[in-house]
Amino acid sequence: MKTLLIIDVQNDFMPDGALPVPNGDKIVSIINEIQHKFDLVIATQDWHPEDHISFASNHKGASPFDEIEINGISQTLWPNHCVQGTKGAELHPKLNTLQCETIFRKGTDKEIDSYSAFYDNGHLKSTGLAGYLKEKGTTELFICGLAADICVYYSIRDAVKEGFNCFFIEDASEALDKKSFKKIKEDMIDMGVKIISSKLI
Ligand code: VGL
Ligand code: ZN
Repeated sequence: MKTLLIIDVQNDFMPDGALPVPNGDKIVSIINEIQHKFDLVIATQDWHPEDHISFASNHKGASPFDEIEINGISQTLWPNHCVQGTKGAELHPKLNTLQCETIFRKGTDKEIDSYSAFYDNGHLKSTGLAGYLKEKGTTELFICGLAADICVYYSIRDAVKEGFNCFFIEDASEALDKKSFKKIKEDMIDMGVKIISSKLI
């Protein structure tokens, strides 16, 4: 049973958004074209309260993209993004969500960031997504979206740990940092993830 997991295709990750991913808007039509090939389609939304710990604006003297340590976990500080209820947190208006059965929201706890769709960054709390996908009968999990080197990557790592047969749809994803992405791709291959093109689904 084939499931498509669409990660964080939200306005704030588009080229004109608060935390822009280069070419982030280019993947929307590709994702729309492949959805009909899946038995189940799920999306995620980064969904932060305004006082979220990952925002540089909530740390005195800090700037976006600084690296700090919070409760023993390293944290990149970001510009304010995907604030609950704002336009920036909405899914891209052209993303077709008709087939999308449900949306999992993450990063809602102000005290901890959550890159993965499955767990927070401290791996303390589950979102329930793994159980949901298993109960629905998912055998093959196809993952795409934004950003390929952050939330997509962390989601894939947890999905592999949860035992899913994972496929990363490369042309339906874009990375924030293209240079570091080469190494991340090698890591995915080492984990047994299949890197594929949307044309091969
Ligand atoms: C993301 C940074 C901060 C993502 C979310 O969706 O990749 N990146 N929050
Ligand atoms: Zn975030």
